[in-house]
Amino acid sequence: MGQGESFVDLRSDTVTIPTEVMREAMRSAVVGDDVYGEDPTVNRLESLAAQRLGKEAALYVPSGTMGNQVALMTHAGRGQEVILEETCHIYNFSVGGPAFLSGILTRTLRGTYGILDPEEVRQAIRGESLHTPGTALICLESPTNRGGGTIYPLSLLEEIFKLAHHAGVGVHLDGARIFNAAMATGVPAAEFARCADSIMFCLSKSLAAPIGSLVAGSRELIHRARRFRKLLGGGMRQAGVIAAAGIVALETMVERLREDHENARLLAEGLSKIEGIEIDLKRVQTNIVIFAVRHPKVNASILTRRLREERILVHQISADAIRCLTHKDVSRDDVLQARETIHKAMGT
Ligand code: TLP
Repeated sequence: MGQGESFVDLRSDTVTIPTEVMREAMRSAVVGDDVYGEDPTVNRLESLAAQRLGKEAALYVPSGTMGNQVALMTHAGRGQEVILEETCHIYNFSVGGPAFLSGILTRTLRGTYGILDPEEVRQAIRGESLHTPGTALICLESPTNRGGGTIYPLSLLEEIFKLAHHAGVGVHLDGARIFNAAMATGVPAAEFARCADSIMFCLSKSLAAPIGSLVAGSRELIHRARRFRKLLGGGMRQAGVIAAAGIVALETMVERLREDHENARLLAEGLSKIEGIEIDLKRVQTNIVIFAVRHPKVNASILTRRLREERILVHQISADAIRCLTHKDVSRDDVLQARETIHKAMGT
């Protein structure tokens, strides 16, 4: 469903196409060998990201998946335990990376729409002994993905950060869409990042850059992360060519997230009125809309297929649930059209 094809693509915000300004910035980017630390454009992107997140340093990585793995490696080693929420991306969609790459033991807790309860986190933390693995890290995801775009309230993040540190345990925030959280709440991204030792965010999702994510943290943590990035094959040489688009993303694509959130609301409110669709509107806080299809004659796969025939793409995430994301390449009219088409497709 590449460029030029007339689909309303709601499967993910990863499908966004780079803007003309990004392409121009990529064409004229000044580059060097980033493994030598000599790519001025990558260096500029890393400083800009660190500054936006209120951290000492940041590291440019090819993907959110690599960013999270690199961060995990800086916090935990073989046989150590990491606590995560059971629907999170790191646990479910990183191809088992923590076990495969780092020998990390993952322990999942059930949250509410992806959000962990601090008291349960506190109880799950355990010290190292002759018999037990020690907890090295708590991983939080905000906004959540499968939680439906829900956001950790700042006070909850603060509480978890405090109790983790009290127990000598680190906190990593998978903030793939952290600027969506900032836009939705009015809380600066740096405030969220303050409640984590490391944070990963993606340029290639709602910010619409073609490639790339950043990990931010203390200078010392990022120094170690840089070695792990090299280990994983993420040293990218003249990466300024793509980092240039990332700079444009950070500088120009954050404000417009408001529009995506309005469109997600518009979609969700419309869906809530359709018979056979169940949606909790409280859950729709950013650009993600997850809903269940419960109808005697139409299930989630029938609906997904019917929509595709009408050139609307959605992501079926389970037997009865569908996920839609709004983004730069979906207009308000597209959303209204999608709403209308879903309404018709639910009629039997
Ligand atoms: N999310 C993708 C897919 O699930 C692969 C999507 O379409 O939403 N953390 C979070 C919270 C994510 O949602 C994702 C990707 C990642 C990490 C990984 O980022 P990438 O795809 O850049 O490796």
